[in-house]
Amino acid sequence: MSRITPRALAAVFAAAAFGCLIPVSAMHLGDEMKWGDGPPTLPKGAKAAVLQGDPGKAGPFVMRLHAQSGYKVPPHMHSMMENVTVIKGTLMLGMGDKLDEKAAKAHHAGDFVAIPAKTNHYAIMKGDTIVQIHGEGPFDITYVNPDDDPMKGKK
Ligand SMILES: [Cu+2]
Repeated sequence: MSRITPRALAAVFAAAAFGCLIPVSAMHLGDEMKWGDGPPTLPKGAKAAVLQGDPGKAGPFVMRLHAQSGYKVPPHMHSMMENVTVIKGTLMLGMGDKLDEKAAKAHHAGDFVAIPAKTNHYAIMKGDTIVQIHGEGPFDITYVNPDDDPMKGKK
């Protein structure tokens, strides 16, 4: 009779957990991601793809933002934590209520940063950059300077 080793058991449980966490129907790989214009709450020029959930609704969401070198998001905050993983390029991220490129810290592909709720920050892309943002919706954005808000006068 063959013995079931603890290691084999662990592998079975790991496979089961993986299988239930990532249903095949929810997978988005590379070219299958649907990219569209970025949300109207962000400065023009970014493309966005939603991988999971809906950032505009309650619940967890995962989205990606793709922009070219020089794309900036002026100082702003969110009422929830913003979790950012850099997929490609460089994200210059600064904390505070004034955009200061020299004070911004470079985050490269593979880096992760969590920005606490209600904390002013700003971002500048260097090179062709893709970032993945995940958090709990509804994801909002409040600009420090109302004139920076692309939705100004449209609300
Ligand atoms: Cu932000």
